[in-house]
Amino acid sequence: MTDSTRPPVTRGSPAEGGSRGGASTRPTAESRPSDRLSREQKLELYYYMRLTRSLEERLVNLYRQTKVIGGLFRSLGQEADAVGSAYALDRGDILSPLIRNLGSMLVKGADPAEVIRQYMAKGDSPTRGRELNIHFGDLERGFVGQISHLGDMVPVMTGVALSFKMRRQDRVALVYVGDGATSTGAFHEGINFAAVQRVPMVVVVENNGYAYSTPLHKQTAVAELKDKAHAYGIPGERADGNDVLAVYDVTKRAVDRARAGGGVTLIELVTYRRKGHAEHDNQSYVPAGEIDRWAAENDPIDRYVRVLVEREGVSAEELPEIDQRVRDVIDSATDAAEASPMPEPTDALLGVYGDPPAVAPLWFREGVRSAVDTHERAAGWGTFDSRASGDGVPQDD
Ligand SMILES: Cc1ncc(C[n+]2csc(CCOP(=O)(O)OP(=O)(O)O)c2C)c(N)n1
Ligand SMILES: [Mg+2]
Repeated sequence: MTDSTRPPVTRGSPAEGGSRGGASTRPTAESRPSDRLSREQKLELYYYMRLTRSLEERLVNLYRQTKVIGGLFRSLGQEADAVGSAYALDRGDILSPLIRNLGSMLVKGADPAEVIRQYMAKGDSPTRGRELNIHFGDLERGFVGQISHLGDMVPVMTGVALSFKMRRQDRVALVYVGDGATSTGAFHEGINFAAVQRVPMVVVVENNGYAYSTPLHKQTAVAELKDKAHAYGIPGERADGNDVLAVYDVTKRAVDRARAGGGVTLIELVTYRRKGHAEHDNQSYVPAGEIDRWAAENDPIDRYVRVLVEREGVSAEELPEIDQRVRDVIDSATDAAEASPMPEPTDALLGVYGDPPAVAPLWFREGVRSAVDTHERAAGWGTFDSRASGDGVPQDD
């Protein structure tokens, strides 16, 4: 992160002896984990929700200017569920986002400039134009690159959580799935195995009412998705996904349970997808008035502003100051991304071949060789030739 994108408050890390909820304070029977968030942390939740929304709005502008390559996926109306849940993790924990979890990635340290570069498929974007939108990961910062196939991240994150358990690491994995994904075989197999192994994992089901054009009642016969937990012998909880503090509370309890050896929790967050599946979807299948009703009565940012002003004594000037900081971050991120170069054709082979195929023309192989060298020297991995001979290659621990 650059200074301009640095969040307003330093987040606690296990190494610093802190979880963000102030775990050192023993909870009372009535208290909620969010009661132990500081005022600064509560403002930081606002910052991330506003950053998510404004960054997506900027991406819409870029999309309309045809500068975005591929589709654009919005999380309008779901910012509280992404931000509040990710905020309940410690720095060493790992989450796997889906297309509506830009907010979760920002909380975990994704930089708005890299997000815009990625959407524009720039040569210096995280995947150098080989993947789109928010399909990228960084294990150091704690987010795994997503697999599009619905439900597939559940078994993947079960493996991540199992590795934490086998290594006796004090870490938790959190996996996001949509309501539609709960109808897949991968979801079932992954969560079942995770439950049997009692791995330290939280499964967050974002019930936003639709899987593409399919409404929830045509997707599943259960009334509440949290009830699917019964089939796996794990706790299932349901919370208002548009109340960022309620999301934080339910996730923090599940994360604490996982960290304490209590295994997997399934959380259903009830929210609403106010935009289409992607920008190209005109939502013609949505009943008249439904979107406007959620916008007017249940916008997560509007609701949280009321909480901050009425309960937390936040003044009228403080929130516009944060909004201005968000605008500045997004403006400089946009300038940086616009100035970035497009990828070189040979970048397409990076990470695909250890050695470019002999059938490729010489100029192409040389291009790959030089691209690998530039990329891997920057990553401290030595040159193509030293890698091929095994020198300078980082070893697994
Ligand atoms: C196995 C599989 N089937 C179909 C798709 C195409 N697809 C991508 S997203 C999506 C809808 C997802 O709905 P949901 O799980 O509710 O998540 P949401 O988009 O609402 O966040 C579909 C059908 C896919 N990616 N994988
Ligand atoms: Mg859905």
